[in-house]
Amino acid sequence: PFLMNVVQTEAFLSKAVTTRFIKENPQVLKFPPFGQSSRKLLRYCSMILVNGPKSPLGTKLAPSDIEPRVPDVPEGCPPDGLRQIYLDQGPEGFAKVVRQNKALLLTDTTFRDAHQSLLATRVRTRDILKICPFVAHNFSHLYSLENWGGATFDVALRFLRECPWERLEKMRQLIPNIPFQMLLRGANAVGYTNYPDNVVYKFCELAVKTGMDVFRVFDCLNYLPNLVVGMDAVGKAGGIIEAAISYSGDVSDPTKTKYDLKYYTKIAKQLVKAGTHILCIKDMAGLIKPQAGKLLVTALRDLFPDMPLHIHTHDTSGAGVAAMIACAKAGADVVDVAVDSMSGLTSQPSMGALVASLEGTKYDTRFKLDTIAKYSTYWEQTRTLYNPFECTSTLKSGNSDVYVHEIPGGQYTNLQFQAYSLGLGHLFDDIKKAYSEANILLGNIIKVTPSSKIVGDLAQFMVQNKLTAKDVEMKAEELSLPNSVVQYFQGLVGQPYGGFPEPLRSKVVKGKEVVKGRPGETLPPLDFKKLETDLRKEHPMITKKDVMSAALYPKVTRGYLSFREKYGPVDKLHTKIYFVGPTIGEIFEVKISEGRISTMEAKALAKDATKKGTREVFFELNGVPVSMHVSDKA
Ligand code: 3PY
Ligand code: ZN
Repeated sequence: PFLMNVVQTEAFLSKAVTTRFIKENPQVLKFPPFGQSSRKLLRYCSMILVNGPKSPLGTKLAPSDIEPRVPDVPEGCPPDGLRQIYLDQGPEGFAKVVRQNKALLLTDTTFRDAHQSLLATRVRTRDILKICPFVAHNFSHLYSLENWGGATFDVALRFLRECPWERLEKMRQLIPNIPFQMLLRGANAVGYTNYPDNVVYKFCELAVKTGMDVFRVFDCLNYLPNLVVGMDAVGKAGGIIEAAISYSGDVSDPTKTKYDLKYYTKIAKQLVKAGTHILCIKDMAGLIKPQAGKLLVTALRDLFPDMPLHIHTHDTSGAGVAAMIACAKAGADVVDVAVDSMSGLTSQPSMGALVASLEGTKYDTRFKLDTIAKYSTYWEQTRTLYNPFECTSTLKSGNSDVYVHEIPGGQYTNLQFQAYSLGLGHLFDDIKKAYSEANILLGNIIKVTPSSKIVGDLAQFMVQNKLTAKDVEMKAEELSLPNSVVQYFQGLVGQPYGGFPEPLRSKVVKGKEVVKGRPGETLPPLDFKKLETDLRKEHPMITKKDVMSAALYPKVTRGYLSFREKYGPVDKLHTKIYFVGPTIGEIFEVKISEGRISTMEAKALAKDATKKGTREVFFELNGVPVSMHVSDKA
């Protein structure tokens, strides 16, 4: 265990071992006595057995019992991929090779956006890692694998009780050849609000060190100063900058004049000037129709013949594959897809459908349908473990009303779930209509995290309080509007294109302070040393990565650390057991670490609570009877 602890330290991994190693890394001398982790996991299982699943969804539709089958992987190292080009030739060399590539390149979003958009971002590290070797061997010529960032960081800590950095590190060990891609929310990093600049810079530095390569950087209002902070942080860290323009409106509709071709080409010029290596159109709601894709990509290709163009979309309407083919034909170098069984609806278009459609053409992606089928089967089975997280979605087919409401794919199911939680599930259609009205009230803005949440909050508020857009305009001064809406009008998110709508802004702000420029510019730098010292007092075993997590999510990270101290490495549990606990009589194995497998059986649950309000749960741990008392919250 001592050696295992040593090799897992950051200093060891970064080869920065000095004579003060032990003093600086006291955690290497601390190893849990054999069985302690297993007992903590039993405590976790007891808690669920006594008090039920943590998520209210767990009771509606249970995860399946399936143990997804991992397809065979050949022996030996996986083939080289574009990551080797990046490591040898740097971001510029990488961009050149991407641009010179004749066929269409693909980004696979299965590990990030697909499950963020279909399964409330709940896919766990365990289920991702199992399929990594197969991906490394069979998908080596992907442009990238989008596998981190966006909402995954927050959800890992808050709901899955896993370390997002550990996920990245382990994926990297298993996939050395394919560039990894993450979604960076510009000055908001992987959070929902502007951070001090030093947080964004340190975050990117650590992400590159941990194995990240391509950073898709966007801002929720396409506000250039926010975008530039993210781009610069990636550049300084040595990562590949993929600056993204978030897409709204419809460039193929002459009546939609706010976000027209001129708007997009102007921002594109600014991003190219700011030093992006790759240029991305981020169509987060799936609004790009084939004709619009053709117009937009043609215009960008003409302007920037040497700049690699990458297009991201969602398949909400069902036109995603057609749109991506149109973009490819107009000169896009890379498009985003998700593996078939994790594609469609609010996720990305289907990898298999796109690959098949381009076979034998000059855009042929060289992926094989039978390989995709094996990959897809793994995810088809794995998806059933996450049944609880798609049971409130009524979207069972493509729906072209997205062209009207413009709700991002990653927000749609969340908004619907929120509506259910507030007892407004049956009014979801009204919420979608209110979403369009709220967007206009706020100034017809770009809608993507976190601006999309602001629009969603206002829409829900309108439906809950039975308010029309006119009512909001008239009564804004008296209404207690959602905090996010007030902050938006205060300029705390950034400056929207075309400015804030008046007189609504003045009515909402009511004399409160407003920010005129970049919100992060005036934030004092975060004192990382102090944060680490404070955190270490409560949690002596923390790493630099925990400190970075706490810089972004202080409360959530503390919650995660306390949880792990009490309940152990819950990421090692089977997904069904993690979400809903074992059934009585179920025997299950848990691989605590290399070579340490515990066999557990849930034997019985006491019917009644003790006088102290606890209930006893009986297990067998490696053949030895163990019982746990947990408080019954019922
Ligand atoms: C995110 O910010 O997480 C998104 O997926 C935006 O599209
Ligand atoms: Zn997306």
